[in-house]
Parts: sequence; C-alpha cells; structure tokens
Amino acid sequence: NIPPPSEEMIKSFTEHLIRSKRILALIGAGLSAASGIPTYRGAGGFWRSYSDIQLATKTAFDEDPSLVWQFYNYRRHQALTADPNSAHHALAELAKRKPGFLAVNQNIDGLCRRVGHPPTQIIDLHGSLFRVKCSNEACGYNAEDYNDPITPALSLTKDYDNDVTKADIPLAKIDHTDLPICPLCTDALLRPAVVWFGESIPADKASGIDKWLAGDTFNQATAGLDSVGGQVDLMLVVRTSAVVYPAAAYIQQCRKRGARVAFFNMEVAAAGAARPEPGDWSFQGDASKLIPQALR
Ligand code: BJW
Repeated sequence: NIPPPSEEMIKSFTEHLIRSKRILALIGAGLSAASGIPTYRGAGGFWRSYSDIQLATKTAFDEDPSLVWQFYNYRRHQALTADPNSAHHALAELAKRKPGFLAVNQNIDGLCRRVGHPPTQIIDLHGSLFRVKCSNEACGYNAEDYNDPITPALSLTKDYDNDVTKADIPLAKIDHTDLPICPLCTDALLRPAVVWFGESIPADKASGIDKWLAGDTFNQATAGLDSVGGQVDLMLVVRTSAVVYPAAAYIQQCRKRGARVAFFNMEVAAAGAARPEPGDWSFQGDASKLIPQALR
C-alpha cells in the first residue's frame, strides 16, 4: 500500500508546472498498464515462455518470422481492443494547454494518439504496432496497417486471447508465403515498423529531440512548429523503468539543461536513470489516478 503524495508535494509540483513553458515527457509501458497492456519488465511481461526482449530483435525475426509475427499480431489485437485510460487523456490535455510540451513516447500501442494528443507534440520513439515496413531495407516500403489479423493465416480463433498466450497450446507454424509480404517488392516479408534491440532510433526522430532539447522552435521529427523555444523547464518521467537507451538518457540531458524532474512510477528506483535526485518530485502509485490529479 503506497501512501498518496502529500498536499505539499502536489502543491510545489503544480506551481512549477504552471510556470513551465517547455516540458518534455518520457512515456513508458506503465502508462498503458491500466488499459490492460502488459509492461515489459513487470508482471505479465512474458508472452508464452518468451520475454518480449527475446522476440523484439531482428535475429529472432530472421530465425522464426512465424513466431515473431504471431507475437506482434497478438499485440496489435490487444492494443486495438484496449481503451486509453485517464492518464493518456491527462497528458493529451496538458499538450493542448502547453504549446511547448513534447512527449517522447516509447510505447508502440497507439493509445496516446487515440485520445487526440496533438501529433506535432509527440514522437513515437520506438515506432508503432500499426506501421509495417519491408524487411529488405533497400526496398523502403513503410506504411500504416490496422488490419486485425494482419493476414488471414494469422486469423483470430474464437478463444484467441487464450490460444495465443498459453504456452502449452502449440502455435501454428505459418509458411513464409502466408506471412505478410511486401506489396512493393512482392518478395520480402513485411515486419513491424518498431525499433528492435540493436537497431537505431530513426535519425529524424533522434535529431528532432536533440534540437528541441537545444531550444529550437522547429521540431523536425514531428514537423511541428513549436512556438516556444528556450530551455527545458520540466521533465516528466511517466511510467518507464528508464533502463532502455537512448530514451533513458533524456532524463539526465534535461536535468543538465536546468529542468526539474518529476517521476511518476510504481516504485522508486534504487539505481539508474530512474533514480530520483534531491529536488526531484517522485509520485508513486497508480498512474491512471495520480497523473490526472497532478496534471490538472
Ligand atoms: C506500472 C505497472 C502498473 C508496472 N501500473 N505502472 C547504453 C547503455 C546500455 C545499453 C545500451 C546503451 N545504448 C544502447 C544500448 C543497447 C539497448 C539498451 O538500451 N539495452 C538496455 C536493456 C541495457 N538499446 C538499443 O538497442 C536501442 N538502440 C540503439 O541504441 O541503437 C544504437 C545501436 C545500434 C547498434 C548497436 C548498438 C547500439 C534500441 C532500443 C529499442 C527498444 N525497443 C523496445 C521494443 C519495441 C518493440 C516491441 O515492443 O516489441 O521498446 S524494448 C522495450 O523497452 C520497448 C519499450 O519501449 C522499452 C522501455 O520499456 P519501459 O516502457 O520502460 O517498460 P518497463 O516494463 O521496463 O517499465 C514499466 C514501468 O511501469 C515501470 O517503471 C513500472 O514501475 C511501471 N509499472 N506495472 C502502473 N500495473
């Protein structure tokens, strides 16, 4: 049982929030936990017997694309059937109130965009479950795709959620030709347009964030015209363990540029980038209640 944050802490945070013009929010998987989407490193972070991290690599895809597509097809289905929660709404509302707010979203589930977060004020750092690209980089195909299932061979059974998640129910072995094939080169497989381990964040996104941090008013990554330049006043670390780089490094970068930092996590990290420093705020507890309360 986590005690609620004190009135005094909420008051000092709110005063700073009201004064803040430029705010960077680093968003992680815990934001969507209240919408029923499992986090990566918490309970439910395993799909069948695999950790997400074992499947979120190019090597896993090259070795067993049938397995990896079944994993992503399931997660697309899960995200499409989930409802955004009150914390997604509160962040979108804050973005609308503060033209100098930018969300660096590590989540690929699309829930932030579904609540109307202004598209020029969010960067989906790790890509999207609802974009696909050709696995042959030279081809260059990259497009939105919301089909559920993504291809008939991955069709959903009556008890799909059970069949596809229970490790003792064997998975189908789907032939290459029945997996999503690139419509442009008509040869290579499509893959999810997400950033797997060992892959680089797309250069336009990384440099867009760097420029925003440096005080630029034009955001290259979102093509947004941010009317508010200058230093970063506030960094919100929202439901991320901040162990994955380069995302985690934005916390220290904002700190160095004079921003005050507020953590909204389930537990207080003992080490690493998510460890609060003196002068930070650390709000612990259920994001779907705390975030709307703090960002009012
Ligand atoms: C709740 C809750 C509840 C829980 N209610 N809250 C520097 C140092 C060390 C390593 C590296 C480094 N630089 C690069 C690396 C390597 C690597 C890396 O960071 N590894 C670390 C694990 C050590 N990084 C990369 O490979 C990156 N690429 C790169 O750097 O390229 C350059 C390069 C190229 C070639 C060679 C070397 C370098 C790419 C990283 C891409 C990450 N991709 C993933 C998968 C996306 C696709 C998919 O989903 O399938 O992105 S990994 C996964 O982790 C996903 C997430 O976005 C990301 C972050 O996870 P997040 O959001 O923090 O989730 P959790 O679960 O960890 O935390 C949830 C939080 O919620 C917790 O705080 C809980 O308290 C809270 N919570 N339950 C409310 N019920």
